[in-house]
Amino acid sequence: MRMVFIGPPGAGKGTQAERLIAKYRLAHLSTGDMLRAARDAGTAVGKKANEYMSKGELVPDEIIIAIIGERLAGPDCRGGYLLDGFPRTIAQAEALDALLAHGKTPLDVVLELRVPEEELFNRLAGRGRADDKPEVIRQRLVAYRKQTEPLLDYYGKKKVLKSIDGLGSVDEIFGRVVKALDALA
Ligand code: B4P
Repeated sequence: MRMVFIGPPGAGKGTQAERLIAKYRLAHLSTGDMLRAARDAGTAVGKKANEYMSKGELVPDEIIIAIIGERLAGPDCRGGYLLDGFPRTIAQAEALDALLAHGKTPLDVVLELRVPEEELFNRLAGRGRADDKPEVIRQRLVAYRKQTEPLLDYYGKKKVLKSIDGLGSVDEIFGRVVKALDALA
């Protein structure tokens, strides 16, 4: 299965992804994790990415697309993968479509996790990562609304979008996701 997770910052994409990859035996491709690893390793890409992440802005498309293009070609992705936090812009989605069209391997499903903004603030404040300060969270939400939300329409038109209520316990939400995926089979 080839799937994408979309949702605002703190919606629980990473949390649900951990369970999904175990159940469906998927490779987990989290662009956020990849960028933090590059930053912590002090690579040129990581330093550049951190200039944007620390302000709550999206990292430029060309950096992300290059990282993902390389990663999707890995042998572990042949059995299916979960893209967690990518694509986040229309340009990223178009680049992904081009990559997948080349290999005749279209996406099976795009899952949207829907969570109200006040709940996102509570969750992110509780997590306390470097980019979880209130002013940075606000900027990340602005970036989500402006740059990522248009993808819902993009994938809705392609008939691959499934929206999931992201409020409730981690188990309840996982149950909803599994139900939506089982309905595809
Ligand atoms: P990401 O790493 O993708 O992170 P996120 O959107 O903040 O979090 P996620 O939705 O995964 O939430 P989580 O499960 O952790 O992005 C970080 C930054 O990287 C971006 O701002 C951007 O700068 C950059 N970036 C990444 N991808 C990019 C791209 N494609 N293009 C450009 N830039 C990119 O959950 C959050 C918290 O909620 C946790 O504490 C968790 O324990 C808690 N939680 C989860 N589920 C819960 C539940 N059901 N109830 C209560 N709490 C819950």
